[in-house]
Amino acid sequence: MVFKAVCMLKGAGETSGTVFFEQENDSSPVKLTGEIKGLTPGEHGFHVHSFGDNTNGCISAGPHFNPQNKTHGGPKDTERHVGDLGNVTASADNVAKLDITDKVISLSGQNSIIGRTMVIHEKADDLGKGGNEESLKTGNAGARLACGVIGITQ
Ligand SMILES: [Cu+2]
Ligand SMILES: [Zn+2]
Repeated sequence: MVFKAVCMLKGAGETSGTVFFEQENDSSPVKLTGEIKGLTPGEHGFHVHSFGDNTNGCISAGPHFNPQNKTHGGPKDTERHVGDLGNVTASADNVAKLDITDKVISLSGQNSIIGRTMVIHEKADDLGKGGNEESLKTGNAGARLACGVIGITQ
């Protein structure tokens, strides 16, 4: 069974985007495609946060999705939050095209991101290597520019 999900990113400023998720079966990697516009050129932290709650803006989404109680890291690290997808890179046209494959997030089961929130940040994620306490929680990625709840699609 193929699982598919979608997420519309919106925020208080001009950043917005659409993310598509696809997973061949419940144990295969999840492929993310789509694009985010209205970003300054360069890297921006990109994570799944715990709650599908945007009632007070992106801050209501809470911390990084972390069901195994690990510290923050990069997508290729074994010590990472489930929600740690690293960075996306915007080009000079202020658009980041997404092409991510991740083996830890899932669209079903314990690591399911359905009903949680995707967040794009102001700054680059230091992937837990920033040498301070905040680096091991958030990667020092700064403000939440835009976010949206991840929902099932056909
Ligand atoms: Cu985040
Ligand atoms: Zn994290």
